[in-house]
Amino acid sequence: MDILVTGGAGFIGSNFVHYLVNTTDAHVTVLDALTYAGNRESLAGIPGNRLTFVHGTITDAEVVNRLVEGADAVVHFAAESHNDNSLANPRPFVDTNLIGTYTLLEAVRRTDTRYHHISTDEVYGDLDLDDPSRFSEATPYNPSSPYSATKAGSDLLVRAWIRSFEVRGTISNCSNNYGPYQHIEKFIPRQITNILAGLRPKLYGAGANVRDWIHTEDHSSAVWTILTTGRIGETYLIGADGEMSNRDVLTTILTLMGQEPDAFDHVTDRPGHDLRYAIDSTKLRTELGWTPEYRDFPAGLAATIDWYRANEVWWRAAKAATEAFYASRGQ
Ligand code: NAD
Ligand code: TDX
Repeated sequence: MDILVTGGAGFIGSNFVHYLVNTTDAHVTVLDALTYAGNRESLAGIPGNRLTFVHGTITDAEVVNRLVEGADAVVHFAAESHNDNSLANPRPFVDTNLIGTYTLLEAVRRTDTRYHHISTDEVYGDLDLDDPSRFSEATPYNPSSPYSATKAGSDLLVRAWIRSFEVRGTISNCSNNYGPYQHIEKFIPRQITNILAGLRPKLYGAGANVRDWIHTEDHSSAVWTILTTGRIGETYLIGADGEMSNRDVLTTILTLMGQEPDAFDHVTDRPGHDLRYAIDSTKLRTELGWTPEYRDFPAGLAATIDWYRANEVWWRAAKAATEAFYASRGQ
């Protein structure tokens, strides 16, 4: 089986490629534009007979058509993925998340190739902090940011191509991932690498916002389960019951790293900041029998901290530019 993975040099995509190489016989072709978020080193160590790396963009129909023709299945991770960047400059989000997805859909339509679309719980908007409900497959779309709006648009393109053109597609919407190879612009690795670099962690606003954390390895196993056993045309929500406030995540990191739990700065809040995300993954668990393996969040965080400590060479070069961007926004 040859699987085309878009965005395979990014955080979740590279973890998925390692998962495929470690747990299946599949050959993987990665198509990645190596934007600021892509890192070829995230795929280091994978044997050459298991991986073909192609440097290119998903908006290039010629390269997309050629690679899709040679693939048995496509798993589409490539995206502009950071909310704060989408507030500063939305254009690349429209190009990659909408035009890129359209380009892939036209290719899998023409070749009748199995397609799995990676998306986010952010397409559903947010929940109030005191609302006990969680997102399900039936929750209406209500995105808040340019990032989540373009992800919502790409999901709707997939639904239309499934219904109108009988594309053999599935969609998954996952909650916040953590683990190795995550770009240091994101909340957890930013705080870990701030502490390692002697900088104070930065919490947006009061830090009461809640995210639903899942280890990226559990995201990979869920995607593989859907790709191999999911029902065509269906959407599955992926989550591991990992709700926690940003403030509690940060104080856990500080404690695990031997710092005082209040050794951080409150900074300017994100405009339009979603309050709470929470996933009900009953459908995936009951229909397809998937369960998460990483149930101890502090233990998963401790392992993630160890990874950033041991892999400074992977992240160090990006630190100054990342912090300069945030400083320009008062964050
Ligand atoms: P990331 O930013 O770490 O990686 C994105 C990758 O896509 C990079 O390697 C980048 O070079 C590549 N890319 C960007 N534009 C491209 C283009 N035009 N052509 C080819 N490659 C391109 O993102 P991530 O956090 O790994 O997210 C991966 C996917 O998972 C995205 O679709 C995102 O919406 C989704 N998702 C992420 C999370 C999360 O917590 N990070 C949660 C749910 C869903
Ligand atoms: O320095 C920070 N301080 C802070 O308090 C940063 C970078 C973030 N935050 C807050 C904002 C969010 O409430 O932490 C929370 C998590 O922030 P991000 O890591 O930027 O993630 P989020 O905006 O929740 O989106 C993530 O999950 C859903 C991914 O980046 C998306 O790609 C995914 O779709």
